[in-house]
Amino acid sequence: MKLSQWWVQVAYLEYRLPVVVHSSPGLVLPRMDFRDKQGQIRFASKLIAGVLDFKTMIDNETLPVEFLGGKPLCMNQYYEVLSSCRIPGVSRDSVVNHARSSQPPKHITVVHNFQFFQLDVYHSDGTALTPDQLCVQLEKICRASPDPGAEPVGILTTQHRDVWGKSYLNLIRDPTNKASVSSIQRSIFTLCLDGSTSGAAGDQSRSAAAVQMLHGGGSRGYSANRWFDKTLQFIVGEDGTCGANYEHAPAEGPPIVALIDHVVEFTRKPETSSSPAASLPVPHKLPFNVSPEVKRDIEAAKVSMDSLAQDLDMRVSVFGHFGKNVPKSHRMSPDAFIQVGLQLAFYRKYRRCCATYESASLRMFRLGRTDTIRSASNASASFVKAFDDPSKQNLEKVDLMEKAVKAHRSYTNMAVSGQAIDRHLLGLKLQAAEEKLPVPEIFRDPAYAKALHYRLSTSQVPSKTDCVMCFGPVVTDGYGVCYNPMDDHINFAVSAFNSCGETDAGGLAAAVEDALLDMKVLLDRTPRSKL
Ligand code: COA
Ligand code: HC5
Repeated sequence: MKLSQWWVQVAYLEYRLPVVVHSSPGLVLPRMDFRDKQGQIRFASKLIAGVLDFKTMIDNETLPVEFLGGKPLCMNQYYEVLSSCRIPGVSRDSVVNHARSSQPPKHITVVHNFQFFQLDVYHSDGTALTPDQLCVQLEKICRASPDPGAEPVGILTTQHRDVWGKSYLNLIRDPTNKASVSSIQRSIFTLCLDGSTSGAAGDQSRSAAAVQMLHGGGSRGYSANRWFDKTLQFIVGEDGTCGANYEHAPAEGPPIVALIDHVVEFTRKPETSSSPAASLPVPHKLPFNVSPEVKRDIEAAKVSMDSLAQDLDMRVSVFGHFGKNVPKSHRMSPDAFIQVGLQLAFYRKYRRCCATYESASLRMFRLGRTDTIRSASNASASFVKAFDDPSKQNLEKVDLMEKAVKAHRSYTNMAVSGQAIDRHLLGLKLQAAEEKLPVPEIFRDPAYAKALHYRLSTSQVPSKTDCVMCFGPVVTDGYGVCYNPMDDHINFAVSAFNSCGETDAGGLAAAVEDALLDMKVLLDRTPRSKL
């Protein structure tokens, strides 16, 4: 088997914790300027049209090839994000992609008040519905589901995968349910129309929005207004909150973000002309027959989703003092500078370093996914230990900072060109298993387990739109840190679990801000010509 296939199996399809929080990332867009149902529907219509516009480029293969460090990147992931869905299994999941089938899907799924609808988004002549026409259709959907009366079957997708794998079989034993589920799985993407959430402001409102995108806020919130197996779900609230959640198995963040950047740009374009009214069929509501067993599974899913929601500690912070500009002006890689800042923040809080994961793209290789940049290095340890040491001179600290930043950038260069250690070791481990050899000693060494216990799990996901991406920690006593460095500010989302007494998302977010600021102050105070 190829490494990319192995990776998808091990990291996603055989990973059995709920996709919610543990695997599927959330993405928060800037708050839009509508505040009511009509505005929500108007915006959602444009959003659908924007996705269909991007889909044309995918279908026609006219997407411009992307580059990293002057090298072209594999574009395959773009073909995996639309018209695809994860299917739960009892011990392993799978992914279906209908985009390249002989009859590619022509509909999307809309969820409103926990009820699912099939909305055809193309006319019979193959042209896409216009925003005006989509608006009319979404109004019909909202009128057909005025209150949250139905059984919230969507909550089932938030379960532990083995549990959902079993209840899925239960659910689709009924042919009506099977047809409804199949419509969702085949659809191009899902649009979740949520109500309003709390009226908080600033970073607090961004943290609340991140929660809404990551897990929906629990069974009394919007967690059931989703189908978490769907690769791409857009979420639009009545109060202008807007974003997405995506199931990670088929693709990494960057293709999803490129699609979303395009959609945002599309929604900002002024509308040119109003389209002629066409008589359009009423969108089909997807019926579900809820047997006592399915009802029992829904109740169990509510309980486990609510405890997961309770456990997640999420803090969005916008670091406003500087962005990529400052490290660049000091001739340092911004990403490496931020990673060294994270190391400093963690060390200050815990007086120790920890195994740290940063995603590196392997898309320079065909079908490449990711490898691990190990941000904690000897160089970063020397720097963080020296930084608050009053016996050290500033010149020495700056020298150690430069070395740490360079070491990080150098490991990054190795990782993106296929020279890092983690996927290589994984390949060897799986190869040994495939050849039925005993587990090689290195993988049984406690140091190996320790090196894979990432108390810091991090990822840089840049975007054109000023948005915040987020994901959960990967270990019970760890942090998830996603950041989007813009030119003159940096968006961070830090997550942790409340059940761990030692972690605190707000505390780490504040420590990261302090660390970055202190590093800049040190650089400003220490003229580099003296080095
Ligand atoms: N002096 C001045 N400028 C520098 C510099 C230096 N020493 N080093 C880098 N820069 C500039 C770069 O030219 C670049 O310029 P741009 O803003 O004009 O593009 C910018 O700073 C950013 O570079 P850097 O911060 O070093 O990071 P990067 O863009 O190379 O990204 C990774 C590093 C690891 C994030 C990237 O290689 C990667 O793999 N990204 C994908 C991660 C991913 O897939 N995440 C999601 C997983 S689902
Ligand atoms: C919308 C942005 C999502 C970023 C998701 C991400 O970085 O996923 C990482 C994938 C990988 O293979 O490195 C995994 N991680 C969340 C655990 C860092």
